[in-house]
Order: sequence, then structure tokens, then C-alpha cells
Amino acid sequence: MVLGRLAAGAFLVCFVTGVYSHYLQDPLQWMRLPTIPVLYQVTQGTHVASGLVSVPLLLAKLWTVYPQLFRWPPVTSLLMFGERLLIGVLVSASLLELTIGVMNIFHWYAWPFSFRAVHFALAWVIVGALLVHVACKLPVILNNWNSPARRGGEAAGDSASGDRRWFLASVGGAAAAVVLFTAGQSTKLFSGINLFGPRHYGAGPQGVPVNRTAEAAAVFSSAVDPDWSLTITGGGRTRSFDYAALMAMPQTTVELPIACVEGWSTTAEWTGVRLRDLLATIDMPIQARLKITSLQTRGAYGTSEMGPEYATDARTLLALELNGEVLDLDHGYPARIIAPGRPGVLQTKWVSTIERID
Ligand SMILES: Nc1nc2c(c(=O)[nH]1)N[C@H]1C(S)=C(S)[C@@H](COP(=O)(O)O)O[C@H]1N2
Ligand SMILES: [Mo]
Repeated sequence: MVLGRLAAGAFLVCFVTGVYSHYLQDPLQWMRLPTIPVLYQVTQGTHVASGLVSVPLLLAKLWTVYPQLFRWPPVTSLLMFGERLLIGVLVSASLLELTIGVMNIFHWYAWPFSFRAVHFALAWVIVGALLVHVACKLPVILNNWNSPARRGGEAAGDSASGDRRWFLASVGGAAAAVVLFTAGQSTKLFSGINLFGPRHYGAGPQGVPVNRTAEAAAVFSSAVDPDWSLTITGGGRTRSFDYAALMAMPQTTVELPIACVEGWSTTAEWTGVRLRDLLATIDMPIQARLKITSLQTRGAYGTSEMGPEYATDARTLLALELNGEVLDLDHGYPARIIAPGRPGVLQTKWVSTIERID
């Protein structure tokens, strides 16, 4: 019961933060999402932490109920058949969801399908099945809440409940350890004990981790080409800026996090040209929907789309510097996007064009 409640709680937190992340990456037309800098860092850190905590909780919950798998006869009524089928769906979807989630954090993409589409669909299956499961079990749950043992405090003394306490304590310990030993990928506080987190707080060129290097993105030569220029297009107008022209524009410095969907994040100081100043050079309204294209031609993150909330926010930059130095090649030299509250995957590096798409 306790495990069920904790697991369901972790699942719900994971679900809500996951849905938020999904709509930040694929907003519906009418959506205007908040540009609070720390928000995504917190929600996505929570998403990954609650997902990781769900692993020991789910396994422990399954451990306590698996004898029921061998109950005989397996079903006695149609209703019970339905209920057991539902539990089968719930358990298998949950195991698959957590497995691909954990694999994704560790960059092990060993599946032929689109991770995000499947992860998102499974989330709805799980939450739907969970709600029906809880509804089916409501009589048992209510009964348990009203039981004399509960009202008089949980049953004490006998060895069965002693074992149970040890079991719960170990599961709780495992859950806490999983979080403590990975939280260091997004907070300085726990960075000394980051044993599992694949990225490390403040570790990497210019004090910021790198997910995809210039070499992996195959932009090694195009990014350092002296003929590089940024092109901005919209409403029938086009303008190009070489590196010196961008440097000559008014520069702004902001402190913003890179917050990866995989849960790690690091806050840094970025300097560059305000996106809205760039739009203004061709009289593009800040309400425009934009498509950012990178020099990177392969892979899923070579382009990103941007709703009007980001250009409207004066902290959104085409960044040229990071922590007081010219952007490292791996951080997107010559220019990259940095916007508040935006998932890391959309903070496009090695930008070559910005165009209006609405
Ligand atoms: N062109 C391009 N931009 C990209 C990526 C990429 O693969 N290609 N990765 C994104 C991801 S997943 C993250 S988390 C951030 C990481 O930025 P950093 O490497 O500077 O820390 O860059 C984003 N920008
Ligand atoms: Mo990322």
C-alpha cells in the first residue's frame, strides 16, 4: 500500500513534468510558454529524478505483489479478468517506459523508434491505466484507511511488520541514493557525489558540459570557415551578418542555464546580440515564429523552432561568448541560441540562418 502510493505519486510528478517538457518542445499553435529561466531546469531535473526514483519503487511494489501472479484459479469473473489485463498493461508499459527513459539518460539509443513519441504515448497509457486501477481498488484502499490497525497506528511488534519495516527502509534508502548520487548533475550541492549522472556540474569546456561536440555534429570545418555568416530572412527581406558585424552590434550579457532534457543543467554567463535586435534589422515583428537552422546537416537537432515568447524576452540571445570567452567550438562557435526556460535540445548551436515561418 505504502509503496503503491509512493510509486503512484512519483509517476504523477514524472507525468506532469514530462508533459510540460513535451509541450515546450512541440507546442500547440496557441501555446505561450513561460520564459522563467530556472523553471525548465527544475521541472526537468524533477522529471528525471522522479523517474529514477520510480525504478526501485516499482520493482519493490512488484516484489510485494508477484505471488498473486500464481493465484489459482487466475480469474473468477469477467471483471477480474479485465482488472488483471489492466494491471498487465500498467506493469509492462511502466517497465518499458522506465527502461527507455533510463537508457536515454545514458545515451544508449538502442531502439528503432522515436524515443519521444513512444515515451509520450506510453506515459498516457500508464496514467490512464493507473487511474482505472486506483478506481478499481478504491474499496480496498478505503477499507485500509479505515482499518483499526491504521487508526491505532500501524500494527506494531510482530516480526512480519518488523520485516516489512526493513523492506520499506531499504527501498526508501535505494530511492534516496539514486537521487542523491545523480542530483549532482544539476546542483553544485551534490556535485561531489555525482556517481551515476553521466554529465557533471560545471565540467566541460568553459565550465559547461557538452552533449554533442562539433566533431560529432560534423561542423568542424564549416564552423571555423572565415566566410561564415548569419542570414536572417522574413517578410521578403534578407540580411547577412559576418562575425565582425555581429560583434559590432550592441552586446548583452545574461545569466542563463543550459537545461538538458536528460536532466543535467549548468548555469552560465552568455554574451551576444539580442534576438529581437537582430529581427529589428529587417523589421521583423517579435511576434514572428522562427526557424533556427544550424550548420549541422545531420541529426535531429540541426534545426529548432521558436515561438514568439522567446524573441519577446530581452534575455534571448544569439550568443557569441560563454563565461567571458569566445564560444568554444563545442558550445556552438561562431554563434548559438540561448533563451530562458527553453529545453537544451532547442538551444541550437552553430547557427547559420534564422527565418520567419509564419
Ligand atoms: N546544432 C546542434 N545544437 C544543439 C545540439 C545538437 O546536437 N546540435 N544539442 C542540443 C542539446 S541536446 C543540448 S543539451 C545543448 C547543450 O549545449 P552545450 O553542449 O553547449 O552544453 O545543445 C543543444 N544544441
Ligand atoms: Mo540535451
